[in-house]
Amino acid sequence: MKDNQKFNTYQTPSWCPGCGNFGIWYALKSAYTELGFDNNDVCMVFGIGCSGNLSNFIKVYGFHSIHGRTLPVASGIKLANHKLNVVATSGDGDGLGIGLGHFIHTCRRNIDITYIIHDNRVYGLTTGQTSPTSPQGFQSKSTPFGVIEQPINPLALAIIQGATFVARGYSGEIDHLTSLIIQAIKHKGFAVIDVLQPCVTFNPNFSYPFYNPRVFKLEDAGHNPEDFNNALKYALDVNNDKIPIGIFYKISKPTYEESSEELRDKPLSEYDISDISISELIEEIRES
Ligand SMILES: Cc1ncc(C[n+]2csc(CCOP(=O)(O)OP(=O)(O)O)c2C)c(N)n1
Repeated sequence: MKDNQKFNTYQTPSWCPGCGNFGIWYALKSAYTELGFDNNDVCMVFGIGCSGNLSNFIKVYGFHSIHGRTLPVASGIKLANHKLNVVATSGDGDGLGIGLGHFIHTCRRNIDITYIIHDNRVYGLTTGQTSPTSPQGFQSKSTPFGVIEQPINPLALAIIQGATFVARGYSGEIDHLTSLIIQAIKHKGFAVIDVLQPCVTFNPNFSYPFYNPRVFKLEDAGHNPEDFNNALKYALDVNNDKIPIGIFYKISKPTYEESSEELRDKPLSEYDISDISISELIEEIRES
């Protein structure tokens, strides 16, 4: 057990006993502790869902945003203050349903943000509807006859759309997940970790007895994360009984902040805007 007390709040998590969010919560606090962070070194952005409730249980700067909008908020924070470590989290419904457009565009931009998807393959907070990562045939309140559509593949999407660090974690492998979060935060650029997160209440078929015998670590399989083709091959291999976790893809590329002349030397918050009259601007827009 690590001494993560500094990142606890006075509230006790309200997740169901056995929820995978506990593992992610612990791994995040451990990562911040191992990185030597103070509470004000990191800003987290949360979406709406059981995963979003994490905002109450972790003592760092935080912004509990609206459904699907964690990444635009996180992007704004990073561009305003380059010194903050920005970590955004979403459920699979939040980030890959209503928020999917933002996900793809943030991959393209390569802003220096860490993004954690709590992927339980179901809508948890709203008590068990189908999500974009629910498998075909999945029966739920919203798809009583089974899902027809092909599920979203967040890792393959991230790899082809320009994310520079793409990984899969498992909330039942907390030390491994902690190490992934540390590497993602240290990475300069958009780092995505899709975390397999059991929802023991509304998706019991994808719980610990399913994942434990199937997961294996890519680093043990000798995978080179700079190998684009092999990374994509692993990401697309969804029908195999074995499930890889670890870093699929990692390359070095200039970040959005470094590539923009306006942002390279100083963040938005350091620009002097005292001589800008907002009312004049509004008037100008009204007239145009
Ligand atoms: C604009 C909007 N649409 C719908 C909802 C209702 N809603 C709240 S959480 C949620 C989905 C939660 O699922 P997921 O993102 O997978 O998170 P989980 O609860 O499983 O962690 C939905 C549809 C909402 N709050 N706002």
